Amino acid sequence: MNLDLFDLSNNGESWTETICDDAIVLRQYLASRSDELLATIKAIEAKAPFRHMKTAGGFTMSAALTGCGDYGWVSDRRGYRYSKTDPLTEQPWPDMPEILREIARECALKAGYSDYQPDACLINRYVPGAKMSLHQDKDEQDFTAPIVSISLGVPATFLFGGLQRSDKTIKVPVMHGDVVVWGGTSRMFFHGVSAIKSAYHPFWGESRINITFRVAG
Ligand code: MD6
Ligand code: FE
Repeated sequence: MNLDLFDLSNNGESWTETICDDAIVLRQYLASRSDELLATIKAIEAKAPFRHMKTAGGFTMSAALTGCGDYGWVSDRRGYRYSKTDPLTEQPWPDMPEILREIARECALKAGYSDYQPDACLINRYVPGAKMSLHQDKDEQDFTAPIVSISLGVPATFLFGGLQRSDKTIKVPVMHGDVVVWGGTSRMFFHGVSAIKSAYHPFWGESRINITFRVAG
């Protein structure tokens, strides 16, 4: 058995894994595009900084959030919703860069969804210990469109369950460059991210970056 951590036997290519009906992982799909993705996220961050939003219950979310596109996801004491303006800057969210539109479209197509045109792109930054509790993405207007979720930086465990919070969850390890796409019968499945373990990755140091696309408006 070859236990070399730097085994390149996949020739730097991508492969697809199935999580359940209508949910897949495009493994290593974006691993070779780190530099352009990093520059893209830094440019968005310069206009709309990462911030920790408050929940309706008064808690502060452990993942820091920014976004781009026509709609951004916001949370405050009034609850969750999509907003055309960034509450921090009181400006519209930065435009969704063409590279992100293209990537989202390509990944959705790989999963069998043609003509994916997301209008919201959320970017989350997780430091060690940060997590996202099980939830459904249900604030969007269009549930026929899939969610495309890109993992960058340090590894994480993505939890994918069912339609009930109490359903058993599958643990999906997600690494730098992996893309999860879920839609169809799995679109409303509960999902979350386990607390990030301490690690280092050249992409963003100790942090994990997650980019998710939706059709929100
Ligand atoms: C992830 N993120 O970080 C999964 N959902 O791998 C999400 O499920 C998510 O990052 C709603 C809003 C932001 C998110
Ligand atoms: Fe989510």
